[in-house]
Amino acid sequence: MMEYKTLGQFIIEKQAEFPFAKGELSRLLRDIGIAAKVVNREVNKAGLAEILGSFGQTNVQGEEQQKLDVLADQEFISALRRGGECCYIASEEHEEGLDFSSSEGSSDGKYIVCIDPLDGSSNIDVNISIGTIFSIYRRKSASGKIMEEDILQQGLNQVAAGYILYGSSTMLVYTTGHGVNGFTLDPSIGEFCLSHPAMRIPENGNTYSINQGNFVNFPPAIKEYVKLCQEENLSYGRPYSLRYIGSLVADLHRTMLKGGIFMYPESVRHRKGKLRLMYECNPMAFILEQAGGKASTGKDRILEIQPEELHQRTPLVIGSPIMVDIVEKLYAELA
Ligand code: AHM
Ligand code: MG
Repeated sequence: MMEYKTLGQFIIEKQAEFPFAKGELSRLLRDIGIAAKVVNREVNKAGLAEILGSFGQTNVQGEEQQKLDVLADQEFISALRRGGECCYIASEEHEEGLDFSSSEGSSDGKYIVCIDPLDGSSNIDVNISIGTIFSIYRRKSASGKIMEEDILQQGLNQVAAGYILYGSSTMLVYTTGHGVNGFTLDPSIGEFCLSHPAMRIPENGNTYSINQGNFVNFPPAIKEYVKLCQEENLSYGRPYSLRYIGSLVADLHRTMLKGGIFMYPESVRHRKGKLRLMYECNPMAFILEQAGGKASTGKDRILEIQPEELHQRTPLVIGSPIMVDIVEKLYAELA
């Protein structure tokens, strides 16, 4: 008989390795895992929206249909709120963060969660993979009202980060800074089961991933690198393959498993890049680094950026370390 290790069992096992910890982070991760299953159920039903009643209309049960990204946002927020371990949630869906800290501060949670509840949501209607990305920090101040420095922390301070990929199967991948582990949802038992222990990204790869339609607007270093990827050099396995889904979680999951590089650089259209530091780049940088990869703006390490605002954007060059090093070298020479 097949031996399963569920996400819940794995979290408890890891918790036992820290006898003095109180289990709050473990509970927070468990809450995210539960919300992920609910969102997964709704994502799987997305194609039925037409049959059950289109968005904004009333379905057969008399309930109003909601857009999936709104629903995912509500689901994660209510699971985190119920769990009581977090004092602040910053969601890509909300202009302002949700502050649950109280001035008395006695029973406040200690954690701050940044979440992109449903990333790549333009892919929902065309049945292409989408994802959830989360990032967890410990508040710096001991108690009381949350302060700006509790929220705007460098990515280096993350205590955990992860993503859920709603793909051909649904996976939850996370790190607490001790390597990266991946769990696949087994729909027959409704549990995430450990399927990818101790994930490592290959040092080098032969795939590049970028929205090449923006080529004319790319900075010189990225133009050069893209040309290099396309150049024939059989001893280096070039030309490389281009793979671009347009869903960050799916593009980076592939990159981590197979090796390669993903880039969303600054451009004339997106002067600071498109992707968000707190919801997308920091958590993905933490995960990829924990798997042996690198994450950079082209010039600086993503995890060392001091955030100035919640919804800040940054260029992102991430993936196999040998490939990221080459892009950084081109930036140093050309940009
Ligand atoms: P979103 O947060 O509005 O969903 O946008 C983020 C997505 C990422 O998943 C993906 O990497 C990127 O946007 C794709 O952008 P583009 O369509 O410009 O290539
Ligand atoms: Mg997003």
